[in-house]
Amino acid sequence: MKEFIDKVLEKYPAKTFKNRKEHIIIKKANEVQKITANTRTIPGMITNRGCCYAGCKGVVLGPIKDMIHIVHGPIGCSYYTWGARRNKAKAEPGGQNYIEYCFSTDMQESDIIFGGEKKLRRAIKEAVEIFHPRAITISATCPVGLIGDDINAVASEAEKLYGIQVLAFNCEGYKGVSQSAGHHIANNNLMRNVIGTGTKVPTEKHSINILGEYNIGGDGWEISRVLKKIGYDIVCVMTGDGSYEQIKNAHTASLNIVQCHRSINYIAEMMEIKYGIPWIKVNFIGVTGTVQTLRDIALFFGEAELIEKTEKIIAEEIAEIEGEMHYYKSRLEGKTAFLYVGGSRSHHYQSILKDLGIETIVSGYEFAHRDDYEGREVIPDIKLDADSKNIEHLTVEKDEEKYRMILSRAKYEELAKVIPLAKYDGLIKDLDEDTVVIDDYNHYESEQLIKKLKPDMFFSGIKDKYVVQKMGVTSKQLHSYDYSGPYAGFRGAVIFAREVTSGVHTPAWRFVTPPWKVEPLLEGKVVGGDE
Ligand code: CFM
Ligand code: HCA
Repeated sequence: MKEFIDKVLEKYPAKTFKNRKEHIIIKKANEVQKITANTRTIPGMITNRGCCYAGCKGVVLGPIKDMIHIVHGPIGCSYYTWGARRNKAKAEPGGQNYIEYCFSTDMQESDIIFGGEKKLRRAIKEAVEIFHPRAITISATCPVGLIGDDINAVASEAEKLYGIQVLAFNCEGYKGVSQSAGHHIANNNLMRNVIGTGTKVPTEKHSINILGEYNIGGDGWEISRVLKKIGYDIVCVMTGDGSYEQIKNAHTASLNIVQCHRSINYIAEMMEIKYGIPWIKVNFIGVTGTVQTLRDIALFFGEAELIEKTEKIIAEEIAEIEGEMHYYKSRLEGKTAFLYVGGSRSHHYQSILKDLGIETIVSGYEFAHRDDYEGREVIPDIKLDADSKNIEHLTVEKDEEKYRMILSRAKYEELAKVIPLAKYDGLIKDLDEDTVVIDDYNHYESEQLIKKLKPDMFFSGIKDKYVVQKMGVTSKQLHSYDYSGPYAGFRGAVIFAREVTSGVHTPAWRFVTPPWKVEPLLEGKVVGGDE
């Protein structure tokens, strides 16, 4: 495999070769392996990454249903973060839900030349007068930063004028390496100005925040269904089907569970320091993952009755899906997969694929950081990365008024031996020997690896799905779930298994000739890169 990867990379110009080599490793058991991650993509590469604005407005803010999210920028950027990510939300009783709307200043050439602040002020006024929201966000796209519109000044002026919170986000697309820079800008602002501002008093015993769960395809609803059935009180989901009111009261939960480590781990850490809320890493993708997660949560709270109830519900849920899962496994066992998603799903989905007897042979993230690959113990090594000069490193202190001692030190240490308290080991340690790991993968590398390894299925996003499908390999979008879902939890696992089975076994593949039957490997010249 190593020789083949070297040959693929040798096609690149020299500097690109050197760069890409550091982003690809082959898993070796019993070795501590390092990968280069979260560095800027070389211009000319057809990367699958999105921009900083996509991470801020599209990913973190977009799903918060009862705030109006105004995009200050051209309509294309606004449209891109509107329907595409499949944010799903239902209004709370008596609450507001703006999730179906796209609010944009629709910047034109003249605004770029003469400045767009006036237009932004008008947009806020219009939004307030028509919708009467409780809060507004303003997200900046690339031109706003380039021409220097002061969105922060406009936001504070609007706060005074309308008496509601108006938050400004300088998340211009070019601001960081990728979406993950945008997550950070959005989360820092929520941490500083929203979380902890609610007036709710912590009363519920088994109260949880679900962090890093964005309700794509209804995943958050399936996760909440199971947690509520066990008896947990869900204070806030950040940010899937999220609500401003709930985020304000997030400090009242007794446990933070972290699904997507990449987009939110630092918020979990800050909430622990500021409010005393411990956090654990969870995974609701796949039956094994969900069961493990439910057991970990029950152990955290520790009561015999809760542990017993958890087991009862696990048994009930499994009984409901067992027969179907067994059938799909019999159709999928022994198949191979490529798994390339943004910053956390490439790890979470390993678990469900394993449940179904599918082997992941190539796996990678678009933009995750080294800790998502190698585990949190490398965080001290990566404090200064390519994003550090653009993104504020927020430091928080204990909030003397709102801090609660949820676990004693001794109890914390005892529990840390059995559940992943503030712990995440990353993707690489979980992989089988010889799995190829690729960071910031591109179309050329994917294509070569598909021709060489001929996987049975390919999991990725819209940017490569159809290229791969035309190569004769069933290709599923793990970002949008091809407009299906949920895939999380027990009921979601069956939907996923059913769709993968029909994708792999559809007779349509008989009508396609895969390129490896007619084209030699590594043919042609690679264009782009540094030379
Ligand atoms: Fe986290 Fe996400 Fe992901 Fe992500 Fe994303 Fe997404 Fe994703 Mo698309 S927050 S890192 S920036 S799990 S939008 S819901 S599917 S790339 S793997
Ligand atoms: C984004 C959003 C995205 C894109 C999906 C894709 C999503 O990065 O801006 O490329 O298919 O999940 O909607 O990741």
